[in-house]
Amino acid sequence: MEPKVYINGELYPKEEAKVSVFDHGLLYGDGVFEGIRCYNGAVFKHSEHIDRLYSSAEAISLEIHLTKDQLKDAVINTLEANNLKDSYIRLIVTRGVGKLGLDPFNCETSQIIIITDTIQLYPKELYENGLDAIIVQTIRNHSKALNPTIKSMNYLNNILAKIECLNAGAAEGIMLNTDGYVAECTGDNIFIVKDNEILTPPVSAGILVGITRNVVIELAKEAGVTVKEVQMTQDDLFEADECFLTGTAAEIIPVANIDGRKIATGKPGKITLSLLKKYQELTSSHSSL
Ligand code: PXG
Repeated sequence: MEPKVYINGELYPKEEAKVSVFDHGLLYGDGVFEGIRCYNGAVFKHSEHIDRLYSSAEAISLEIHLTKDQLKDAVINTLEANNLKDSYIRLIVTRGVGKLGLDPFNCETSQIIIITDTIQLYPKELYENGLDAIIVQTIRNHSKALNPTIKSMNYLNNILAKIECLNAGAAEGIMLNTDGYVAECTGDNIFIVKDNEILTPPVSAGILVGITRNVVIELAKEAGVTVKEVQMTQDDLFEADECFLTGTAAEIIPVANIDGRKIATGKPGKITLSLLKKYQELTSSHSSL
């Protein structure tokens, strides 16, 4: 069956799913998006992703011409039309078609696009052995320039960081903020474990408030592990007992090395592995829409 893509209320075969070259999403990266997972036919943290999408849209004065419930139904209908039970959903709202020139208010109407596909996670081996990361030179956007809490279609900050890490042969790049503190990775949030406590940078460090990050914080607290949102330096990373990354695509992935320096023994830590197991239990038991 040919994949179908939702655009503004209609489903189009993949080959015919096209948007105008005058869409400000293309011209200026003017729009917002979400990356969502569906496990066993159920959309994981659907409301949380929809809420974040609307917050991102509001932050850039972008109106979404559907209610949250209508948009959730559109996501579910697109999954059903594609007969998908386990999938990656890319939900995009662009500014829409307008004239050349930045002015977003000359655009006709925002466009809603829903792509359902699969996503390539890191290879299984990296979940068992941990990945190599580097600290990149590209600084995470300052929250007064482009607030990282907004999941916008402007991902060049992250892409430049990703180019740096890929060129260095690393799987992920850790980005610092303008104050030199650890912020997050190009497409994942970062956590460390120190003396049996879990530490992660606070939202004020300039990060995307990851849905997976929030789930992991909850799972850790339920397991009785202390979680602290604290500013951390790169030395805190090197001195950590464990380090792991979280994201919709990656789920929870251990970090073995940073800048070629082993994190503790260089093997995935106990707390990381137990959280990964709990996360997998949560997603595999997840089956209500
Ligand atoms: N920080 C950044 C900068 C991200 O882009 C996360 C953290 C983790 O957030 P969630 O809500 O997913 O836990 C992200 C998410 C992709 C892709 O296509 C990227 C993300 C998620 C899914 C797919 O590369 N990034």
